[in-house]
Amino acid sequence: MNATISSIEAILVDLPTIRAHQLAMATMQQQTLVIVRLRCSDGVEGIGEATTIGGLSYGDESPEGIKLTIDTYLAPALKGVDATNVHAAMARLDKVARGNRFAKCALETALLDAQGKRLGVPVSTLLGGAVRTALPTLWTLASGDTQRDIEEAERWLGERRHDTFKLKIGRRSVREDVAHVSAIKRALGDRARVTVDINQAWNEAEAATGIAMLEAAGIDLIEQPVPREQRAALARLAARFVVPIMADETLMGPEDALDLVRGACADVFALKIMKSGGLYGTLRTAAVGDAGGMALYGGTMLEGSVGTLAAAHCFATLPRLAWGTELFGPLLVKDDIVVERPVYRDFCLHLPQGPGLGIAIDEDKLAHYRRS
Ligand code: MUC
Ligand code: MG
Repeated sequence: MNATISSIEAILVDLPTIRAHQLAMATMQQQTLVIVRLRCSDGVEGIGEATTIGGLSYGDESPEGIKLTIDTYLAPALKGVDATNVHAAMARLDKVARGNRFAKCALETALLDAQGKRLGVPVSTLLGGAVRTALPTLWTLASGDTQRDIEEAERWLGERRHDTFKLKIGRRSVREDVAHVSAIKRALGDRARVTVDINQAWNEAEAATGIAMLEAAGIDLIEQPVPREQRAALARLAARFVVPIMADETLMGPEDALDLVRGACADVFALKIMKSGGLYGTLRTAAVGDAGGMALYGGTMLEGSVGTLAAAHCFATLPRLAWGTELFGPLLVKDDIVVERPVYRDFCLHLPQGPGLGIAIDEDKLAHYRRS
């Protein structure tokens, strides 16, 4: 097989959200995607995406920085390189640039999409094969209003779109947050699983108080209660409470996974293809967690359809995925830049069966939403 990389384009795309999405560190009114188009000498084009949350408020790569890194450093390093050898291309990028995991994830995704199209197989097949084609997917209630969140949950339960809800807390006092969460859990009862994500907003004492109350209210999972650097505090909380504690911001790649396993810092790992610098990195992170007895969860950076389906192909290959996924990003935006939007039904995201990622760019929509 003979195909080299001819050109790489990184495009900033701004999509409005269906409502304000309130997290501890940012309120989102739109989501910015960095869409990568990787063109090869055999005429095949691969698509990738790098996405973060709230500019620089979540991670240390911003959409604008990711585009600059790709345009200035990563794309030139890949020009003329064998497009069919994903590992060799990524090793070259690791020599040119340290870190920059989100940018690398977009390029690895585009290489895998191109190779899948070239061979006529889905990305999950390139990764060894999907063990599931339907991924349980939760919805995040983050309107900032308790009654509106309950109505939203009732609607998605009724339509069989989601039966697990994650609440973003940490903006208000611990007592106010617990009252908000408890009211939603009381309204939904045993019909839905309710989890919370504090996004690092509590100190250890606040976390001890808050988690005790959330546990009593019947909450199923507590995500990243304390700052990512405070792994010893996370370990003490994981040892103290029965309700499982999930590591998110403190877990990037396999090296973090090893440290968190050694320190018994959590019960569950939130995997994200952005944090692990790509799909293969995510599989390595998952393998370390799995070997260390961590339950696995398919996380999101609220990617659009391209990034979400890349993650879906990856998570579909994991033998164990006890906590399902939160791959609902495409449902949070009003419009999309792909021809066919991902399919959500019966509480699951359904994996496309076509070659590569199984999606095509809608050129008119891309032209409309791209930042010029
Ligand atoms: C996070 O921290 O997990 C996931 C769902 C959501 O609403 O925000 C993300 C980020
Ligand atoms: Mg999180």
